[in-house]
Amino acid sequence: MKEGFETSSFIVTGDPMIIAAEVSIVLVTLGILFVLTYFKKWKWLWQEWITTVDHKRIGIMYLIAALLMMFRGGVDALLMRTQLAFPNQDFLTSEHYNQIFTTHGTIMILFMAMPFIFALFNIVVPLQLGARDVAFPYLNAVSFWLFFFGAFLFNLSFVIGGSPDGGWVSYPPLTELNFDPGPGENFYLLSLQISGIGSIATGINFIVTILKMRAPGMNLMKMPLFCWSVLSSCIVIIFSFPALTIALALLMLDRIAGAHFFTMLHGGNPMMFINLFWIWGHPEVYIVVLPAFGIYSEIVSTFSKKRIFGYSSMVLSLMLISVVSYFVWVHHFFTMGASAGVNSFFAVASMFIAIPTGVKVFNWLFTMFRGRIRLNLPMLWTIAFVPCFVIGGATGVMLAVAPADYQYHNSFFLIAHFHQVLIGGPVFGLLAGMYYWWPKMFGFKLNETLGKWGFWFFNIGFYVCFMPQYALGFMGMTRRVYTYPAGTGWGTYNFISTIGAYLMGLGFLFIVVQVLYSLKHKERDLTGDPWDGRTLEWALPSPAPHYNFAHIPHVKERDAWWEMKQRGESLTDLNKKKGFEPVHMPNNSGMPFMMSVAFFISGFGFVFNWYWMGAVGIAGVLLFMILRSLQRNTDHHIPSDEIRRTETALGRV
Ligand code: HEM
Ligand SMILES: [Cu+2]
Repeated sequence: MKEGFETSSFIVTGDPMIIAAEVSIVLVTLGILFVLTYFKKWKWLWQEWITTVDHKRIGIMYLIAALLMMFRGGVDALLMRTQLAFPNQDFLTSEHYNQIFTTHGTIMILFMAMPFIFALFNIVVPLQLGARDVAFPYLNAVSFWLFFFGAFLFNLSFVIGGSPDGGWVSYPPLTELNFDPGPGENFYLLSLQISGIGSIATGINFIVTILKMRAPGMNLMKMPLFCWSVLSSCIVIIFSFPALTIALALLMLDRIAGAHFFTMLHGGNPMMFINLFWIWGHPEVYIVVLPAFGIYSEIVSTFSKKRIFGYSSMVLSLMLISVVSYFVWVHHFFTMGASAGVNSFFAVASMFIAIPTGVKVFNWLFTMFRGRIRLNLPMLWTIAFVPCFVIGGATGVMLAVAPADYQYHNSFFLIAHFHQVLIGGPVFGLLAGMYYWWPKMFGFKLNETLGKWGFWFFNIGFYVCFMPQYALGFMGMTRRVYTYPAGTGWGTYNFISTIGAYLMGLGFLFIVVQVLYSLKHKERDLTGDPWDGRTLEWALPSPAPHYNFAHIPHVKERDAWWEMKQRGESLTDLNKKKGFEPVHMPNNSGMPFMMSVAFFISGFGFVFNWYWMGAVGIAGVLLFMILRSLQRNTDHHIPSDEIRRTETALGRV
């Protein structure tokens, strides 16, 4: 890379699979461009989506991106499992396998789980709070487009320049220039950096939204638990992401500017990176799991028709988990030679997290106890989460025993454990949340039968895939190996595991089919409250109008909408009683998109050490910042008769 890159490797070629993928990417892109042009949708796309600052639309864009990335990460997973199905396979080369576990891990955590939680933050939080938007709608759009172009840059490495292959943790010295030339690692560093800025901004945005934009009367202890979980997750974001930012920036300086922060020969220390990485990396798993806890809380109480058991202990445990998650990061390198005292401290801290988590699980079970339970899709995924997370938690406590970790470390036992908590927690939770809030987002319900097929394939596949891996761990199979010799006895377990992975893939396909089928045969939700919900978002029509609430309701108790329904009240009463007033809303803007394009250009330039291009990109970013700060008309009022017309059309007067 120092010598500049070679043109022959600019477009990745060679492997027939990659060429096929490239051809299909080009075809799909051309197809999309053709459809947009043929149906004259460019203007619509620009005005309604790309420039939008509406939290609901931004949420939907995050959701689409997350599902696409779940697909890509899933294909990566299936390729790896196919390679591991039999001993001595040569379906993938070692080099290709390294790239795939790197992109799989990075994409699943940063470009699937993160946008998925942000999707639900955006779609749900303002509605649950009784607000008209987030605190900083413009910044919200900036966050989305930074995430989008970060993910785009990362995925581009697949066809241009080459994918990163240093693992999703990207440890030096492996990822230093000497050992890892080529642009792959640069793609990793820059794309995470760009989307990371967006994540920090989202964290700030939602903390302020939750603290400042609640409807009158909704004090913190009356706030829905999902909002609490978002608050705790965002607090973790704003304290942990800066550590990642620093780690990535320093490694970048090592690579492109010849610095030696992490190169031991020149007085640097790779352990510095590893600490910084996990100071972010461990809390990161709580960033994605805490919102899932909030989702489960909402769903359990709605589908049991009871208020949540132990509300205050739920709040306390969320907050406790978010604080303690900072004091455990060293469990990721128990074997790297810290003293027994240090290891003991972090072992005990890691095990401690099981306590508040256990409290939550018992509260969910007590909420279900003697409830009138309905087994719709959101509730099914919630119930499936319980055993999955309990087993994952138990194996986590096993890993937290520092001396025992010398045995499990970097074995397939670990792979089984973290997939169990990451799939049982965030993935089940996000799917449950998607099903739960889908009617609110789009105004129609998803077909339950197809969804149940998806559910069963995914769940059964899950256990078939990951249970054998615990055994493989005990039998000595380590992670990140692309193949293994026959005679190890690992073949059978690996084969079973691969079958499980394919069953999960089928489950995902069912979900895709379910969405497509339901788009065609729309089961309209005309009530706005299809599940007999308890929180304010269900008081609105589905989908909610642009301004959400014509009148901001006064909240008197928890489960505000449920209590209103008990008293026979609705938002229509407010419309009747108060008439309509103009509503103050932010203007759409193309600048978040343009600015993120500039970030992308700069990132792409630095990936290839084209400093001129990096500089042009940064100049663009600054230019758009200045332009924005000079802008005066950033908001408008929706006139009262337009509100009246909209509310009338929705049958709310
Ligand atoms: C369909 C389900 C999935 C399957 C079959 C699967 C399979 C795999 C496999 C085979 C590996 C590589 C093991 C190795 O050789 O070391 C892996 C690694 C990994 N997976 Fe998954 N995975 C799935 C879902 C997920 C999800 C949902 C997440 C996160 C939210 C995730 C996060 C990771 C991470 C972080 C790694 C480590 C990558 C690294 O070693 O750098 N996976 N997965
Ligand atoms: Cu950890």
